[in-house]
Amino acid sequence: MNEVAERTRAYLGLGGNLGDPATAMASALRMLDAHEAVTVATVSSLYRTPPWGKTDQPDFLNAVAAVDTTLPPRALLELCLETERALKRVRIERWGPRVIDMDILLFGRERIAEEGLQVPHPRMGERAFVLAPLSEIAPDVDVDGGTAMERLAGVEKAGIERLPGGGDWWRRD
Ligand code: A4P
Ligand code: MG
Repeated sequence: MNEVAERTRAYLGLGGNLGDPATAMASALRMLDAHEAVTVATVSSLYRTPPWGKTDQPDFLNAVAAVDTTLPPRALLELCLETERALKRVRIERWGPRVIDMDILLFGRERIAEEGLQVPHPRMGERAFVLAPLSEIAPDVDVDGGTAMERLAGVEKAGIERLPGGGDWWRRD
């Protein structure tokens, strides 16, 4: 008997501020979409965002992608980390400059607190660079007991700029 694996809607945060982050993020999304167990459903516009945490570094580009997957959360994380490695992300310091960073923001309504995997992403509700693109594609999704849009209204948004071109930037070559 064949079991049909359940599909879960997950949200991924993408960001980078070294080299050509838009190209790296686009490659990452195309690599994920090429995986048999992952479909990239909706992608936000690109946002130019001031660095959060460690502020003496270049601006970031950020985006959020909705993906549908039959993978369990741990396997989706492994795939994201593998994709980052394939794109030769250089990780020098925490919160420091990077070619690409992919975080699992939400995985359905699951709450996961394991070694190396925390979902919802612990700091997402404080970060406009996550909440602005998330609110664009999923304004009503739950973040810490409120909607993404409500959370966005409560955080500092100075310097966050939505770039023109919409959500198809990652499909272009
Ligand atoms: N990990 C645990 N939970 C997760 C999850 N939900 N998704 C573990 C992804 N990874 C998760 O992450 C280290 C480990 O976290 C992973 O190996 C995984 O097992 P990392 O991405 O290598 O470390 P990091 O990114 O340097 O640290 P951290 O705390 O994850 O930083 P963040 O939160 O990713 O923040 N400013 C702007 N404007 N835009 C940005 O994108 N990004 C950061 C990094 C700082 N400032 C920024 C931005
Ligand atoms: Mg990270």
